[in-house]
Amino acid sequence: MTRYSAFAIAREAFRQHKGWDRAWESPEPRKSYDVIIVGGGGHGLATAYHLGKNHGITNVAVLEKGWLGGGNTGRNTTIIRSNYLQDPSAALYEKSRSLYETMSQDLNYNVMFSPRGVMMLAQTEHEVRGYKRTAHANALQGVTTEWIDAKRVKELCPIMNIDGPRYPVLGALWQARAGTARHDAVAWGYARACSAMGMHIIQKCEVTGITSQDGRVTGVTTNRGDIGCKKMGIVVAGHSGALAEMAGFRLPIESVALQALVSEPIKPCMDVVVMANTVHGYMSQSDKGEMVIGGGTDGYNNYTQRGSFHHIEETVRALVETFPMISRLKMLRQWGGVVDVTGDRSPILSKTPLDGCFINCGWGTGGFKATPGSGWAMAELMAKGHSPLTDAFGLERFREGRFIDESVAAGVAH
Ligand code: FAD
Ligand code: PYC
Repeated sequence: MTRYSAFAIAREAFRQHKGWDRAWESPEPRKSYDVIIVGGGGHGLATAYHLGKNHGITNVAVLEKGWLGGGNTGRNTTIIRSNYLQDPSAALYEKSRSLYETMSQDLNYNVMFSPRGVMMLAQTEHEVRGYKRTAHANALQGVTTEWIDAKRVKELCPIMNIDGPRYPVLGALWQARAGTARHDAVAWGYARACSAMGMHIIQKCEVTGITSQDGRVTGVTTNRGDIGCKKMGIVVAGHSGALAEMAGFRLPIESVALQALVSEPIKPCMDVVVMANTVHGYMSQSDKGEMVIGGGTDGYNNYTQRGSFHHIEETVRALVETFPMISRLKMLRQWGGVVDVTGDRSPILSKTPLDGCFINCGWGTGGFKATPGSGWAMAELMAKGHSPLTDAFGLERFREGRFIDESVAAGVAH
């Protein structure tokens, strides 16, 4: 793999950019692999990357039914933070946030990590208590967050109307090293690094069945033929229920559409990320100048990768009262993704009833921030049979009533 560097760009400039390699190979599938990862989103690719980098397992194929990052990885609003309440979540999300800090260097790929700061507004007394509690919990967990008052909120985000009309801003939970990254670049960077380790990244390869013998996984059937494996990771977000059914078990999970939209680009006016969960909206400004806007999930289960009109209306109404200046903006695009939501709003990283088959899902509305940490932890689970980062997130917690309630930290109404 040619390393990307200022020197390489200068060299290519002198030879009409004819010397670049393909970022990743597109090979034909082999008959079998040590490990198959189903799902070429960020989490599947990060799992493959850490299998190779941390555990030396490189006979790996990532099978993606569409294109890399074409699922929720390329559809999210890229907010990265680790201000969760429960200890197992804080450990996993903070591991992930810290991996984002060096991801561009680790992958030799610019993922544009921008730790510009994220604030979650408190607009009711209930939220004030909730976020102060989270700030205290984070202090004990070693996660740097702080409670800030309304005056500081206004200093950090001058375009915000903190006086109402319905809910005045009472303060916020602020994480200064939280922020955003470029979502496609995360998928592409991992794919390139996996390919450089000799792994197979196979797009347009849909898994249609899972084969097993004596209770152990033996491979998959796909639209490109049968492929064998010794171990398999299912990492397909909103399609997890369908894959679990192929493997012969059920998941406590619901699939539902979540949507977002962006405005026309404007001059820089906001250099932090703001989430306003009482009125149901959040906003940041992309490097191109577009205002990136999102709200809550659809109120009913579905697999539609598009949004619904009533949600746009509700979200934009909420944000116009928080940021009156956006009332004059034109909206450019709107889209949706299918998110996989568990009852306790925490993910599942687990062995399954089928030996050799592991599952990573349930990230719901908030898994982009978790991509590197999830890959790190899932790879350890698959390589060693357990990981300190995944121990609390097993499937058995739903049977044992050991929930990891993160409904407040989830931050998006659902
Ligand atoms: P995906 O990226 O969806 O990847 C799964 C892949 O599996 C897909 O590419 C799919 O094509 C593939 N697949 C499915 N079935 C098969 C099959 N049978 N065979 C082969 N491949 C298959 N999170 C945040 O942290 N911050 C945010 O700001 C944020 N905003 C969001 C906004 C929106 C509008 C949406 C929809 C989500 C948002 N999220 C956010 C959530 C985040 O996007 C997801 O949790 C995360 O991207 C999930 O990544 P993944 O790799 O697990 O899933
Ligand atoms: O989890 O921070 C988050 C988030 C923001 C928007 C969607 N999810």
